[in-house]
Amino acid sequence: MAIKPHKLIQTWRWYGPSDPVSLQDVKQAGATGIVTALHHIPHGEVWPVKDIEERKAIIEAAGLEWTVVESVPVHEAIKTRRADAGKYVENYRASLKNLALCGIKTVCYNFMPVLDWTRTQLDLTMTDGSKALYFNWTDLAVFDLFILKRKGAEADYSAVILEKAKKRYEALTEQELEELRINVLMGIPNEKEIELSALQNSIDEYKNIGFEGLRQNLSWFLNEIASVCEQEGVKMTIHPDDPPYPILGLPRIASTKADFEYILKSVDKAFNGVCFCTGSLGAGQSNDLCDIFDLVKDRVYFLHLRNVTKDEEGNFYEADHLGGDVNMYEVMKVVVAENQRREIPIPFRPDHGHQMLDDLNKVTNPGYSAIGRLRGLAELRGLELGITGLY
Ligand code: CS2
Ligand code: MN
Repeated sequence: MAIKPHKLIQTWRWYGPSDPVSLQDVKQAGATGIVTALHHIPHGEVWPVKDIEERKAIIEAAGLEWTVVESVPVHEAIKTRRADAGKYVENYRASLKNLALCGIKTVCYNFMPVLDWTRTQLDLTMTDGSKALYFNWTDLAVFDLFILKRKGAEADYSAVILEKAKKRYEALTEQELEELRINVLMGIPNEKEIELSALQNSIDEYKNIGFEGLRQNLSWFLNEIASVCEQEGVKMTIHPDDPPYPILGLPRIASTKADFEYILKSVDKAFNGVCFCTGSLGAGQSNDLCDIFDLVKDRVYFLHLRNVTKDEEGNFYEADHLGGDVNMYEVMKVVVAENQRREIPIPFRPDHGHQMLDDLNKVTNPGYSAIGRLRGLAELRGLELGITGLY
């Protein structure tokens, strides 16, 4: 079948009616698709059709389309395959069915134990005065050794980092330590107030599971939801680990090319797809993004495009979309080539952006202020147009 050349779908993450960035703002940024989730439904509970319809109606009334769900969170009971995991899988299947009933069929999720994304600083000042999210190993070690006080943590850091962490800890004020605690825990979904003892317990729970066990739990989960996805035409897209390496003693299974090879093969069905996040994968020292894309491209149903700048220690900050270590031009070329083969275009969103201009004076969801993402989207849209010539 001859497929008409088409553009990627330009989407925007929206946190729902309470998001300080409005749907009208999204329209002015030029996106046509919305990526959202029912954040008010507690993790593990079924998403009711009524709530999905309600959210969809709000989006459509603004002249936009709900393109992707990010995320339907996978409950910890599933990731650890606890005795009650079956109940949570049943609820997950019910949520997928309800979403499909409402016509929303692309779902993003991640399989990171306990934590979602992790950063040590949310306001690193760039040379132009804008602010970026930052991950620093020394600060993570300070959190791990002196705030969380995790048993055996020393073994996970180099002598250089341990030395630096000790010095930094001694120089930090109480208030700075508290800020570091809040920053590191910021990514834990719906659990901003998690007790450190609960975090330690969760970390202990994963000790018995390990890398292999977590992989098997993911395969089990995917097999459990396979028939619903296939019947309903739901495409699942796993988001890479952010950052893509083990932290705080927790295993990571979606960080490298080998990980994705395993994930796709372990449940070798079209519904089992990938959210290709260039920022998350780009933070890996040995990840070659075009090479990974080539491996997974048939199963990429959603793209997160952002950039990172790393240093030799592996610390990184979120760079401008067309700056940083990810060669976005090369990535966009392979993405566009894949998109041209598709019957349905692939949605992408500018994943995160700097806090800049007027947004510097506003309270925003970290990484999700309006203007930085608007800039990112504009640059990415232009890059795509420059490559395809599809005016
Ligand atoms: C983001 C995530 O880290 C990233 O690359 O896409 O912060 C994302 O917002 C969360 O994982 C929730 O999906
Ligand atoms: Mn992402």
